[in-house]
Amino acid sequence: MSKVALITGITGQDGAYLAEFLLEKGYEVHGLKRRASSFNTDRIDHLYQDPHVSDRHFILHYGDLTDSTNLIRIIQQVQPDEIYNLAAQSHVAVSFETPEYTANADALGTLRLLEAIRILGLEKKTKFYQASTSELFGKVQEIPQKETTPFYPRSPYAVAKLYAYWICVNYREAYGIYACNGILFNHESPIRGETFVTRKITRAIARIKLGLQDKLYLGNLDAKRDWGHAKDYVRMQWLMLQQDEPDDYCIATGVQYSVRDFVNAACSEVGIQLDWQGEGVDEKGIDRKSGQVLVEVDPRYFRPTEVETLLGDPSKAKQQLGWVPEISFDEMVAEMVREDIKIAERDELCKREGYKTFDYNE
Ligand code: NDP
Ligand code: GDR
Repeated sequence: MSKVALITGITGQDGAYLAEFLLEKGYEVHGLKRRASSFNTDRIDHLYQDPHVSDRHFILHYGDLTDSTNLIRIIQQVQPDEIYNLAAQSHVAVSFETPEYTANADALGTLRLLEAIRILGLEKKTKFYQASTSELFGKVQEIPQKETTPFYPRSPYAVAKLYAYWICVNYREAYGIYACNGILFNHESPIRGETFVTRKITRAIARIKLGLQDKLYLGNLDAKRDWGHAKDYVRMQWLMLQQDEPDDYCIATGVQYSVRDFVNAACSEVGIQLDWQGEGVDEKGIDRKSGQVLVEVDPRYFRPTEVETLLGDPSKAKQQLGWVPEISFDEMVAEMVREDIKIAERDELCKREGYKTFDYNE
């Protein structure tokens, strides 16, 4: 009998990689997808199985973390061995614009799932993974950050995730549910959302290289992050649910780069070298060959409260779970740029043939 997993947030970056990973392991994978006015399944279309075929291993259900009725019904129907709660309004800057919705989906959504497990009497059957985050450390109290570092969230997103973290710990202690928090530091990939800084950079650099865009506007160039590859990190999510006892783990590479470093790395992939001039909002990244300004600071991307620096200590995960990240920072940046070049080449071809292409620049 194959194990049954339910993934919330299956249409997102991690959901897509995790679904692929679990299918390869022989799982029957169920996913929660939101109803949208157009198709929102790009990242998982290659896994799609026609609903009219029998013996399917990949099944999607309409649902939303803000609606307990559908969560209870789906969990009752699916009877999952493992739930991976990856769904969230996951953009930190957007959480300042939609704080109440973010709290509803990210904080209460987690509670709704845990309550569904309890209401359905699945405490001993269903293991629960919660997508916790390094944003919990926020205004950091210790460098590097590990499982025992105090939290100091700095955005409505991080505060909502703080509730989710603790409700997960509480339901583990109160009701004996096998529930784990993966405190994951930033992880990226070619299918990362286009408005997170890494993908925004690789997409823009590819488009600049092909003459589809003139400039890249960014916010805080000095922010530092510990960036890993999403593929490595979903393996970890699964490993956490395969232990004898549930626990919480920090997942990180232990290496830190600034946003400016990331821009330099992406540029060097396409043979561009930038000279940086000016300071603060006047800082510019200038192409050494042409003298053109390719990168400018736009204060609209500054956040009301910023997380300046994050660096993780993944020792516990390495020792207890034998986890080591396999994809390096340079390999990840190269892969992201390579894939964005392919997309830009398609756009460039369309443009040349007179078709309008999507020019979103957020
Ligand atoms: P994405 O933003 O790529 O994906 C988020 C997913 O959640 C999407 O499938 C989205 O659906 C879904 N979703 C959003 N709101 C709801 C809702 N109300 N009900 C149901 N589904 C919803 O995030 P990632 O894949 O990057 O991250 C996965 C999880 O891990 C998130 O919880 C994130 O906060 C957390 N995290 C991410 C890190 C990272 O660096 N990537 C680091 C640490 C934690 P739709 O496609 O329809 O928008
Ligand atoms: P983050 O990721 O907030 O760490 O949250 P993001 O890529 O959005 O920002 C990283 C850092 O880059 C700075 N920055 C910019 N960010 C964006 N998005 N756009 C810009 O133009 C820009 N310029 C500079 C930001 O200020 C920030 O300091 C991600 C999400 O995946 C969360 O869901 C997850 O919990 C954390 O990572 C760990």
